[in-house]
Amino acid sequence: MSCHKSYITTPIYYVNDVAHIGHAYTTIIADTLARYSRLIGQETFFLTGTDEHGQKIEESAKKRGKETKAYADEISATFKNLWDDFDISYDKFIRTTDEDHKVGVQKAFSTMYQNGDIYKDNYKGNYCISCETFFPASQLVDDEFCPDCGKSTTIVEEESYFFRLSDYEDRLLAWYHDNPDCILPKSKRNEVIRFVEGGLNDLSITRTSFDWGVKLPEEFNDPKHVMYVWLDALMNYVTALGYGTDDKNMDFHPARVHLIGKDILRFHAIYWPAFLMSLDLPLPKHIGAHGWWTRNGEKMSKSKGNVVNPKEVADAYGLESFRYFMLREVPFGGDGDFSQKALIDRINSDLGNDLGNLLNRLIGMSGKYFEGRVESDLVAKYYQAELDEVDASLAKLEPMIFELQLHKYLEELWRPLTVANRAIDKYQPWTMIKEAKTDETMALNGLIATILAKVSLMLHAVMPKTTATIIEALGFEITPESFKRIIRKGEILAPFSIEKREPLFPRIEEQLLVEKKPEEAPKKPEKKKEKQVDKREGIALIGIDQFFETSLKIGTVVGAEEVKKSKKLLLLQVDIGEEEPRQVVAGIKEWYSAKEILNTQVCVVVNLKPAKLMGMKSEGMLLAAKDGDGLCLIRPEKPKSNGTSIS
Ligand code: ME8
Repeated sequence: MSCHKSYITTPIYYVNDVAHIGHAYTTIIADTLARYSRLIGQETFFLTGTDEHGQKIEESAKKRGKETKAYADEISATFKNLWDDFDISYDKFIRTTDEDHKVGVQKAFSTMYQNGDIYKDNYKGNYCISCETFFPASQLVDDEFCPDCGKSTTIVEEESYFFRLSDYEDRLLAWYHDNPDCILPKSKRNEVIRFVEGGLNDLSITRTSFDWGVKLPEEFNDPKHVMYVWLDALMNYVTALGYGTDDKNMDFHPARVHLIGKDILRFHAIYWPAFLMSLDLPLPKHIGAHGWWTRNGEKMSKSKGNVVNPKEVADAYGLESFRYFMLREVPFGGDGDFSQKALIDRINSDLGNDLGNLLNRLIGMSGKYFEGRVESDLVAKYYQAELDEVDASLAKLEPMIFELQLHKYLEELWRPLTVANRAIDKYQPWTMIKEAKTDETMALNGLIATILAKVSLMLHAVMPKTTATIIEALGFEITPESFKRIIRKGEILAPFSIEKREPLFPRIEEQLLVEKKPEEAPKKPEKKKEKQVDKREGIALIGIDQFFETSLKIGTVVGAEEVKKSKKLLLLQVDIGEEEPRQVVAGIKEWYSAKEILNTQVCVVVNLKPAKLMGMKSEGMLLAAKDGDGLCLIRPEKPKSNGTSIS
């Protein structure tokens, strides 16, 4: 690894609500990277914190009848407490209400101004308070609603300072071009490039309509302005290192990786590097945008009552199993659906059977045949082929971790465990010992111990306590030094004695958390629903609000293939204006070929619960009409932008 300093960050979380599983996910990935960096001997700085300014927070506090700062203190503490409970190894927890942060943001504002990147003008536009973002009219849904969160926007007209973002288009494009790994996963980089190529507007970076924010530096003598919350927030990545105050840790800049969710990629991949360029500071090595956690295919929200509380899950199933599950279950960048069943399967199978049981087998065999002694000096003599296979897997791991391929990392890391379990079945120590092959049997135990040691060292960043327990049982400790000896230099384990212990992952037979049934979830006050029937047609009549419960959108088919074993199904990717195309499995193969539907527009029901058809996830349904002559798709008469609502 080329760099010796490793700076890893999470987003700073808004204090308008308490943490849920999505926040825990980002933080746990970042914690894993930080722990790994430390283990391989890099000087590491891991930053997390809370984002406390802006209209959204001000309004949240007001709604609860609280003074804004007191409210921010309260929620910020819930995040910090959760991370402490979760043993998150952050080096600093920043709050944007910290004095030194505010000084740093002001310094940045002055510097950008001196560098000619800030000017004052008037601004009129549609502002989404929830996303703290202006949207051009062309991006609004139905001329009013936010394209990101769907909430109503308000027209804001005010004097504002602007950042010359448009000047940075070429430099940004050159950066994406010259650094293919700057945005991970790489597919996300292409999205950003397309967005920037579409043209950038200058960015309004101050507000006068509210007060809860960092004031402009005194020399501007313009007290009615506060900084735009995203300028304030993004700067945390350098103010936390002392930018604008003591510069104490600025040698950690730039970040090795800024971990974020895909919802805030634009801010990190466009605004942040442009701000850094304006400040003449180096740009981050990676921006890693992960996917979305959903619950039964739906976005989590309080009103639906489907929010997964990470603390409850960790308390019920064990923090480390939860960490392993989140990292193993979904490819980085993809979306994941949380279910207790999937978590239990991972615990029982990967952790219980493959890892925990291997330690038990070692304890059992060495106890029975050697009074607990394990010696590894003859491993290479008898089991070189197995050692080679293990080392080949381990050699693939390190690049994966900083490419954020954590699920692959864990998948590959499980191969040595398979090698170990297979070796026991193949060489049958119970037979060898009867045949007086004492050396071979001892060496087999040594092989198992060696594999457990190597896997535990490489797994340490994901499951710190479990692996410390295993390594302790193997007679040493996890330190950068032991990592170097066993992993880098391939030294053999010193002889040790192992004692009986409780299984690491007792089997879980049933769900440990009671699920809220949908009907128990808080509901909006029910309107009386009496079915009216239209006398003429015998059709049940519905109110307009019932109609609008179905969300219909225009989309373009950007991928189409035939499902081989099916007469009816086509597998489609439909762009409905979201970050990624939706996968739709449609029963239209008898009437449309994949080729002819590709690049055509369709009408999609977008809020159906995801379904599985022949094992493939389907996240929408196409509108079609079928009569005796066959089926035809319903399409817009003229091309319409993807994502346009149908009403
Ligand atoms: O955006 N699945 O803060 P925020 C996965 N303050 N991750 C999720 C998630 C979900 N369902 N929900 C949230 C902000 N996240 C700004 C950031 S940074 C300079 C300022 C995670 O509290 C994910 O990391 O809304 C996402 O990016 C972050 O929480 C948003 O947190």
